[in-house]
Amino acid sequence: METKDLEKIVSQFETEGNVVEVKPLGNGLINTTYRVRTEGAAPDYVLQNINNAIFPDVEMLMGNIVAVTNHIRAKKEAAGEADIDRKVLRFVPCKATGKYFYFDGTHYWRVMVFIPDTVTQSAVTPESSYIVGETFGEFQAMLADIPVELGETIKDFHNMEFRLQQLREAVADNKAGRLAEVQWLVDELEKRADEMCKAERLHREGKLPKRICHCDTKVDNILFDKDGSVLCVIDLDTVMPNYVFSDFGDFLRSAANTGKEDDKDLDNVNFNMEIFKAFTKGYLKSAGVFLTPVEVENLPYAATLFPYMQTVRFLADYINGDTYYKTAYAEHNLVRSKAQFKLLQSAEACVPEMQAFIKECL
Ligand code: GN1
Ligand code: MG
Repeated sequence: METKDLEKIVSQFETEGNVVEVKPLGNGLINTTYRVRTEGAAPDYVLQNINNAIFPDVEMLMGNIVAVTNHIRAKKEAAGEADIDRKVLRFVPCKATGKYFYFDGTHYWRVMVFIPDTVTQSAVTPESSYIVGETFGEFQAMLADIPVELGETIKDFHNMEFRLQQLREAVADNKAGRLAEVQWLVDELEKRADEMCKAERLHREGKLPKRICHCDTKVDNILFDKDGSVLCVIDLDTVMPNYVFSDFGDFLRSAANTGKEDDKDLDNVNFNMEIFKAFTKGYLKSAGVFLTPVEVENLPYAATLFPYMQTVRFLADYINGDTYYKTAYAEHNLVRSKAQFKLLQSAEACVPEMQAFIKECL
């Protein structure tokens, strides 16, 4: 989209200052994001085109996000914390409607205040993992008493039974004619299917609660201060009721991967137990107060569930002909699937060590 069109969209929101530049920002796979620079003392902004195909109910989505950020802001204010504007996102309402999004007839947009002087990391150290674990545990703890009921912004987002069903449909349809080359991987995933659907079973049996979780706990979704301390959790589109396994397992999926999510060299991809230990220690420190024994006992399962689920999702998208994730080249989703599967195998081998470590922590 042209800069002048983007500027027009920004002008629909209650922003301050004159816009001097709008430039792409970040590398999310779902929404398209821009940084909006303004003149003088006015804050800069982040403009996002919300992917409406993935988030069908934008009103619910923004309702969730504003409820969550307001709740966190109020808690931080009550605790007398400093620098709150850099520790929680602030969304800007639309002039005409007062809602936290603008619909231009085709696309949905939102604007938030840009937080200055932050650092994002795509690799983490054991030291920062400990802090991040503590941060996500706190995030869940802070939202435990949110007075409104949050909606499910993507229905069945981390429901393993549902993700397997999608893979099975993709396999049955074989729309892009890619099945034969990946049948071996489908077989590997099917072998593990029952075990990996354990969370859904425990929930049905009333043994596993849903809590408000972030559900996209990647290192990239955390803003750090220049000194390495955590400022805030961003990318709140998927904040919704879920099992705590989501935040625990999905963070480790990216952070404890010694390679890249889409590494072509599988030798680079291994599950990093140093990161697991540091993160788990931090997480248990802040979340230990509310976690049930069933939740704690299944954290190693969660560490394998997310590489598994992501393999299932990337592979289903590859078989479908790349309709969900943005791809940079034809085989991208296949490369991603293989890298996530390698991570899964490596994590599986670490499960006994994970269990022993958690015992030690308690
Ligand atoms: C997507 O857009 P991004 O990169 O934050 C996806 C996550 C996946 C992730 C894999 C709404 O997140 O669930 O784990 O890609 N988000 C959605 O990189 O599907
Ligand atoms: Mg993201």
